[in-house]
Amino acid sequence: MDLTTIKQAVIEGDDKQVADLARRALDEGHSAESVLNDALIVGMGEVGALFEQGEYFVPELLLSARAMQAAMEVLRPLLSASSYQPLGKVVMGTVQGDLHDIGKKLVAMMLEGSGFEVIDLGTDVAPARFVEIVEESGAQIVGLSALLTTTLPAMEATVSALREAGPVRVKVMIGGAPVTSAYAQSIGADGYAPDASSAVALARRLVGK
Ligand code: B1M
Repeated sequence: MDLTTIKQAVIEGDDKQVADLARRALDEGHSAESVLNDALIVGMGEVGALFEQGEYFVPELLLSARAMQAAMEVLRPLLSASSYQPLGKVVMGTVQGDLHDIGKKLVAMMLEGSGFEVIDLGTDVAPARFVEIVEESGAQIVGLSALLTTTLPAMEATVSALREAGPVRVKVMIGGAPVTSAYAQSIGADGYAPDASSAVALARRLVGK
């Protein structure tokens, strides 16, 4: 099977077809790494570019991210059994007091689709929990999401808690509707991304890839 078929199905956001094609590709002898790198990640890259060009909007991103997730379910057992090296480990969560998770999930899926290992802590995550999981997992990046102006202080408190915990200085990226680049700077975060595809580019920069 030509792997561009899978890439195209990711771009079209057809989750059932992407999962079926991934299974077929594995049956035909393609490796899980090759399906991930040469079909899924390339497809998500094109989806990100279409979003940046204004041709795709959030609903299309969500469909493609879901398709990518469906294929990841097929590949995950094989990838974890092999020596596949992720680009880096990211601990993600929506900050304390905030229950919005659609955008955060989208960012998490896009990061995973781009080759990062993502530990998604969900919503309403306390600063101490981020610190605990970062220390436990050895993640290089923490991704914080906030959708409410009232939960921005929890974002700042999380960055402070991570900085105080040291000793390894984990990179912190932040995003969400009320967040700006100036705000990121003001609280000592390492970067801000306005949307899921720029979050991938930022995460790659933060790990030097
Ligand atoms: Co709420 N809500 N909500 N809500 N809600 C907003 C955010 C609001 C703007 C609506 C409004 O009033 N116009 C407003 C916030 C106002 C403000 O603070 N300035 C608001 C409010 C007030 C509330 C409640 C307080 C309402 C109430 O109860 N009185 C309440 C708070 C609950 C709580 O969190 N404690 C509440 C509740 C809810 C629901 C539970 C009903 C539901 C959330 C369901 C869920 O997430 N599972 C909900 C929803 C759906 C929304 C809106 C309509 C949509 C949010 C969304 O999912 N957008 C929202 C209005 C709006 O945005 N139009 C609203 C789509 C998503 C793909 O975009 O999340 O922005 P977004 O994510 C983007 C970027 O921001 C970025 O990338 C994503 C993809 O491009 N991004 C990151 C996000 N995180 C990132 C992290 C990164 C990088 C980029 O790096 C780590």
